[in-house]
Amino acid sequence: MTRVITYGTFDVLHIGHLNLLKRAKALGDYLIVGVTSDDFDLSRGKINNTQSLMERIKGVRETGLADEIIVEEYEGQKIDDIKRRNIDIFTLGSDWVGKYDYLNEYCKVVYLPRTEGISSSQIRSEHKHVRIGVVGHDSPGSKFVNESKLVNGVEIVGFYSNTGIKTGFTDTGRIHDSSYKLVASENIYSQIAASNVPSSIIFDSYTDLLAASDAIYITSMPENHYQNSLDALKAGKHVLCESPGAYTRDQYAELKQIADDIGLILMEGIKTAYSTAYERLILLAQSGKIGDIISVDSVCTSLSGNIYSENVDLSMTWNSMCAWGVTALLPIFQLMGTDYIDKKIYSYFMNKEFNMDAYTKVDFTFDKGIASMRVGKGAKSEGNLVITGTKGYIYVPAPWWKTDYFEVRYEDIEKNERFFYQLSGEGIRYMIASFVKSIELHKNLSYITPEETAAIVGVIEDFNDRRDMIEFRK
Ligand code: C2G
Repeated sequence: MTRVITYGTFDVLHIGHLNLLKRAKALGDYLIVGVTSDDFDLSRGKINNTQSLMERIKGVRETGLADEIIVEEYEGQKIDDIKRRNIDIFTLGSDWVGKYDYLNEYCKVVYLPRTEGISSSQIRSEHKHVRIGVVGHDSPGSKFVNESKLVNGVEIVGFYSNTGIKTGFTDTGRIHDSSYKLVASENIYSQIAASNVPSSIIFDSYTDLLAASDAIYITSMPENHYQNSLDALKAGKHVLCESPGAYTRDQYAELKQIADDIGLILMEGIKTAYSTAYERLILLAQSGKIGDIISVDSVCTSLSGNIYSENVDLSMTWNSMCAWGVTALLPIFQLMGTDYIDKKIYSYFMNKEFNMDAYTKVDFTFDKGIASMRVGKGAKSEGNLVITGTKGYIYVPAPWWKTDYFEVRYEDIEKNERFFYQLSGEGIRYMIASFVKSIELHKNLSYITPEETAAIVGVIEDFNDRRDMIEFRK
């Protein structure tokens, strides 16, 4: 009896898959099909699967061609499967020619002709086509453009920057028009060139950009987020907005109400929430692995040299609380809940005119524990995250907000565990994929709940109003 094995994702099973499975079956008497797990696909950069593992397995089973279905979970499993399952022939489509020749050591390797003109990516793109307009001025916009190319069915239709600045060309790398209105940053232009997006898509008005888009990604200055989101929602467009999504609790509640009433997706853009290691460590902490969570301590700093310069225009520079506070608050609210009893904000301001804090610490008291965040653009510290529990703690080394690694540590160090997860695109591509899938399914699949967003916005509001705040000086 000739035993054959083949592997694949088999997302939205199509004629190409069917032909492949028929040809594979014809190579022998018994066909084993390895269907890739969602995690394995994530780790190899396949982020666009429409169907879950169970749905994909069902699709393969319904062909009636597989004698046995297994799940492929890790790199290198193929060797193990071939040896343990007494495989005579390993086969894949011709798009993989050469890639698996090393398996010849264990069995015969056959590459079967691929069916031309059909692919899962093509089917997914046909199903969904979301035109996204970008409002903003700085590099998050350009990272977004590059990452969006990896998400099926997304088209970036253009950019608009409505950020007027008081003095003109103080910030290098930015292009302003004659009235000193910021038109775009060179960064965006170079990224546009690199990504083959025609530069003609710099829109003159937000209304025009809205008219050309199904959804808007907002990465303008934080004080504009509310108005940009409001305009977009009122124009019937879905919104993905860099955090903080608004400056006050009331503003966010209004936006959320409008989005819910019209049936639009309103999502908070914090890329860290979408990085696999972060997502898994939160789930691990919630599962009781370190006992009851007593304390969460997060630190995010990045020195921004120019904020100390004399007479510098900081109107286009995010302060520490908006740039980092939103990320640092995320694990606190996700693990301790959003109903804190008390908080105290300690801020060291570099420039009050521009609301520019060099360093800010926020301490929280909850029913079940305490938490603390420290952020700074004008001071440098160790940017790690520590989640303290009654049985052990989770340690995420700096920079924790874009990590692929964390440790669970115990009193008995023999029991310590290390976890690694592939980090691709700092989480941005997964965030875009969630946004697009939310639009497609009419269901908010955000990794950040509205309560968490409201709590983050609330802290920013109190910071701006200097509520619960102690200012400290050098
Ligand atoms: N295929 C094909 N013709 C198409 C599309 C796909 O013959 N038009 C084949 C592929 O070559 C592969 C199988 O169908 O052998 C499954 O394709 P995918 O679902 O895209 O999975 P893939 O990423 O190719 O998985 O370990 C995973 C495997 O290495 C490959």
